[in-house]
Amino acid sequence: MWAELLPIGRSSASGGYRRYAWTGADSECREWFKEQAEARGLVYEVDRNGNQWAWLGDTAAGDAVVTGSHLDSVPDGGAFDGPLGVVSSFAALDELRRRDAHFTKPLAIVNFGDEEGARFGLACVGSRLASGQLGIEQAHLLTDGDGVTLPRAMEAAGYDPDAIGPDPERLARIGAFVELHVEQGRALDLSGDRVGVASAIWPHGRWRFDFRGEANHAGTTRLVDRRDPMLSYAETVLAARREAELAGAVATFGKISVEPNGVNAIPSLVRGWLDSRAEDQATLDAVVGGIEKAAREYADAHDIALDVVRESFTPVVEFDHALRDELTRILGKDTDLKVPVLGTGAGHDAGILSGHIPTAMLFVRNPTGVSHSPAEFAAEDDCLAGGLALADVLEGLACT
Ligand code: HGY
Ligand code: MN
Ligand code: MN
Repeated sequence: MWAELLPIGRSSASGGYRRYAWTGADSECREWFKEQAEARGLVYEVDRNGNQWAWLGDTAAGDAVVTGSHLDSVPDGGAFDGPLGVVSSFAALDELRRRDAHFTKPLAIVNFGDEEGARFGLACVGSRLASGQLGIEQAHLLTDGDGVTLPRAMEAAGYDPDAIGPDPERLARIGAFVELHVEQGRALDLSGDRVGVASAIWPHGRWRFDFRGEANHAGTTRLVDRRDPMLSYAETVLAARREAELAGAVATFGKISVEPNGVNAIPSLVRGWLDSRAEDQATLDAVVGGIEKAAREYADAHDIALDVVRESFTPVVEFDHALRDELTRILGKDTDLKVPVLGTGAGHDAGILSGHIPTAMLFVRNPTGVSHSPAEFAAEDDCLAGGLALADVLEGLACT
């Protein structure tokens, strides 16, 4: 499965993946998913929001056990974030069939669409739509950097954008969702464990800062006459680092767009996107509030107009305790596998769904902790341990 997925959407220049929602690379990944489902005799379907499902057993029976993740990527992402969960899901099913497991509940494998939000700026679009956390009107307004709206992009990829919206009947058929994911930090490496169980996801969000000044000639405009928004932006980046450090949080300006974007022109607009996350809501509010306050002071000092827009927000997620304990019990039963319980600053579809159905996550060790980069890695032994752990969990949940 890895060998088939590895070339899809890989940039030869960076070695990273560019699998953005509803593009050709995404379609190839989706085609691969469909082939995997069909090769195993599973019932394949695409839901109203473009999420792909592969079912074993009666799709309508209810109390289904669902596993899976996503196949899209951030710009120049790694091979594991998302695909490890989908590949492991199919591999876990193969393992359960090898064990002759007797399923007493339906099982489904899912590929959620547009988890990373790399193209339209909002993460977890597929699961947000399904759970009603993203409204249809809001979704129709999502636009990529080239001005293509989400509905037009879905249509171009062969999906019906008029169908998108909440899918409560589908969610009601699910008794538990378990997502396996490469760890995006080094906790397992430091504790010396191959696999962990998630406790919580930090609250996180994305804010757009628009600094507007005045375009002018870079050679002839005296420094004192300039209204250069790049200065206020740069000061704000430093403020973000400072605020995050003081609060024990994280804050990142990882994307920027400049107009007119000429080497010899003072910018008229600098648009920077802030991603910030913290252990609790009050800390996150304080960090983002502090960054915005500093940005306004810097902007005022340079006669720059500033607009700050919150583009997305995901509150803290505390995964279902009973399901988490069940996973720990299953994994500890016949082996001496020690399974630490860890929190994470990364967002996931499992987090979005956790407000609607019991969800849990398994993490697989990442020796460097690097993620959202071509250097993201997990060793084969650890991936196999993750796949077997997922098989044990699915057997415990769906075969009892
Ligand atoms: O950005 C995130 O937290 C995630 O990896 N989608
Ligand atoms: Mn990711
Ligand atoms: Mn992911």
